[in-house]
Amino acid sequence: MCYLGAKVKLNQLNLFLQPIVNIYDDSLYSAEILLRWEHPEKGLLSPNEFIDIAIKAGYLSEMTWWIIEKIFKQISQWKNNGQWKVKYISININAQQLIEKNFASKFMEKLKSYHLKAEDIVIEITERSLIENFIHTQHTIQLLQKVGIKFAIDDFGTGYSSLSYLKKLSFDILKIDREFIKDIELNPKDLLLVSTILDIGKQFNYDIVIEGIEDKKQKDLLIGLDEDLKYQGYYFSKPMHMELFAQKYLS
Ligand code: G
Ligand code: MN
Repeated sequence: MCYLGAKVKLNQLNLFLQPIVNIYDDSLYSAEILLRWEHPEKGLLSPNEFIDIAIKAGYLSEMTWWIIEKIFKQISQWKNNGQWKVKYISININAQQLIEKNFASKFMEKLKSYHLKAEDIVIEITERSLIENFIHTQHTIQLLQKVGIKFAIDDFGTGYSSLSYLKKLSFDILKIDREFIKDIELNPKDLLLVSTILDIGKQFNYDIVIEGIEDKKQKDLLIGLDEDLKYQGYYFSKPMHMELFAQKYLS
C-alpha cells in the first residue's frame, strides 16, 4: 500500500464520474472522472483539499497513473460489454504531470494496451496549471495531439491571462468555470460575460462545456444563449461512483 505524505492512503482514494450532458435535452454526452479521498473521519475530500500535499510529497505521478490505469481498464470493460455510450471520458491531468519524462509515449502505450482509441479520452488541464507550466508542457501536449488526443482548458476564466492563452493553445474544449454561472440569475453582467466568452470561444472553434449549473433557472438562461452547449452540474447530477454511473447510464 502507498501512503501519500503521512496520511493519504491510496486504498482510500476512489473515482467518481459526473455526467456531461447536452443542454437542450439533458441527453448524455460524456463524463468527467473525478478523484475523491474517502477519509475515515473527514468524509469525502476533493483533490483541491489534498492535491498540494500530494504533489509536495512527490505522489502526483503515482496518483495520476493509478487513475489512468483504473479508468482505461473500466472503459475497455464497458467496450467489451457493449456499454460504451459516451463520446469520451475526460481526465484531469495536472500540467506538472505532463513534464514527466516520456509521459506522452507512456500514455499512448497504456491506451494501446487496453485497445482504446485516442478519441475515447479528453485530457483536462486547468488554465492555472497550464499557464504556470506553459513552455515545459508544449512538446508533450503536441505529441499527444498528433495521435488524436483532445484537450480541454478547465476552469476557464479564473486565470490571469485567459484570453491570450486562447490564441496560443490549439485545444478543443473550453470548460467555463462555475464562478461565472453561480450568480447568473441575480447579475445580468454575469450573463453578458458568459455570452461574450461563448462568442469568443466559438470564434476559436472550441466546443464549450458550462460547469456548475445548479438549478433550472441557470440552465434556461444558458439555453437562451446557445442550444448546442454541453453542461455539467448538480442540477443534472452530482459525481457518482463508477458502478452507479454504469447502472444508470450505460446499461
Ligand atoms: O473544474 P473541475 O475539474 O474542478 O470541476 C469539477 C468539480 O466541480 C468537481 O469537484 C465537482 O464535484 C464540482 N462540481 C460539478 N458540478 C458542480 C455544481 O453544480 N456545483 C458545484 N458547487 N460544484 C460542482
Ligand atoms: Mn475538470
